[in-house]
Amino acid sequence: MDIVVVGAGSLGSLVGGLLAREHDVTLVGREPHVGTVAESGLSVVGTEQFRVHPNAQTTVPVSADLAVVTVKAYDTAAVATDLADCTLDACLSLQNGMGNEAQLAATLDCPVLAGTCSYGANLREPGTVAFTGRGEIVLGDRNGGRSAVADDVGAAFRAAGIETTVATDMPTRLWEKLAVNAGINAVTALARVENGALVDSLADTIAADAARETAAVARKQGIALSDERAVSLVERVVRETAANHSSMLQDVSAGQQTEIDAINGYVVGTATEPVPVNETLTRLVRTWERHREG
Ligand code: KPL
Repeated sequence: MDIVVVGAGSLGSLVGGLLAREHDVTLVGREPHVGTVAESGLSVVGTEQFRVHPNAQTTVPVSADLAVVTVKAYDTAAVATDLADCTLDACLSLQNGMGNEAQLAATLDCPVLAGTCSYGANLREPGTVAFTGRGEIVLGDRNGGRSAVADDVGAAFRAAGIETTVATDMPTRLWEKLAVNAGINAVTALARVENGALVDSLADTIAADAARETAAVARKQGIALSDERAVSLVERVVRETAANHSSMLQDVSAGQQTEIDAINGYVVGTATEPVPVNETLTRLVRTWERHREG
């Protein structure tokens, strides 16, 4: 399969590197990373070590069978515009936050699949990505239900040795992931702690409250997500990723824009009842972002 991975950051580089063992892959990202990959290949180190030689460039190609989008949520609209000029059979979003698939589908003329990914990755230096933990990719129709396109994409990922499940309940899974990110990301970024710092008495924490509010908003949208399940998912991820810095903590540490609008901000924007914890977290992170800008 001819696959373009748009967003050659940590996750995009790892997924692109894994896919390149079996498929023709083009990584689209920023310099100096893509230049180094184009010249010397991509080194994957850590959990598995190998080197692959995907195409690597700063612009999207004119066509591909599949586009895998791994950019930050705030770049989705720009990527959708870029991909509109690329002839595609399918597109898969592997991004944090809600609303990415809808933005891509509004612009692209191909089926857009939703996905979640729990593989761990860290871009070490240009041309080198650390594979920090084997996880799973779950993908499927963004509105739920069976999808032949999702089956084909799932088969292509599995052929590359990627642990992949094709699911028929992606809307529920996206809300579950949103509850986890709403609970962990802003709290760890503001407190500047690793995920594991939230593990003690989790049920009484701001993280749990943010996840419960997210579950309540999900239920209003017709998604069966109980408060208990939302909190237990946060607890599980906090334990499994105890040593990790959340993506929002990494953004804040690097002085970069965060995905707050697509995570806690999305909960606030979708809620029809008060969601004070998500609102406070959103306002605090936006305050930090404004300060950073200026
Ligand atoms: O997805 C994540 C993120 O950091 O964005 C979690 C699951 C919280 C792991 O760090």
